[in-house]
Amino acid sequence: MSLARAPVLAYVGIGGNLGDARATVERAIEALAQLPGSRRVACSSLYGSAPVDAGGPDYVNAVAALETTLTAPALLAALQRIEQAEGRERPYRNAPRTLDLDLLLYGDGRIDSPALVVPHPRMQQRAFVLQPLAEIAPARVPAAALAAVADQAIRRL
Ligand code: PH2
Ligand code: MG
Ligand code: MG
Repeated sequence: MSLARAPVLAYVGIGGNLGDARATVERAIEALAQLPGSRRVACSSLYGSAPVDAGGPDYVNAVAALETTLTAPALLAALQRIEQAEGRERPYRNAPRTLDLDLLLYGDGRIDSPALVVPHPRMQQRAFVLQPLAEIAPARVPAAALAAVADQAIRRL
């Protein structure tokens, strides 16, 4: 019997709109590549996007794909540690932030726990997730979903 876990292809949404968000997002992409038991297999371009359901400056967004043997809760904890290292504060819901790392997809897994819901419950409403995700994983983004968010302001940086 093998105790090794089969690697899972996970997708992480990356965003920030405080400070030098572009530099922060680039550091986060590097940090994701260093996670234990994980290999970064793809990363989208960086995108500039207007805040959705939020205020503050425009965001820098991207999506990365990781092949990982971490469990979903362990990956979430690792993402939160990277956010903390970038000075993430949570004064109120959707407050401007230095760095936000969201676990969007964990293979085909469906998770509904108080700490984590996967697929990310709001990703279908957000061009800043769907557009970069479609760039690296077009099969995971139905054309109708992209069309439904075509009114949201987003541009490739
Ligand atoms: N994140 C949010 C709320 N709104 N808007 C943009 N453009 N980019 C984001 O990453 C973002 C947002 C909550 O996580
Ligand atoms: Mg988020
Ligand atoms: Mg988040």
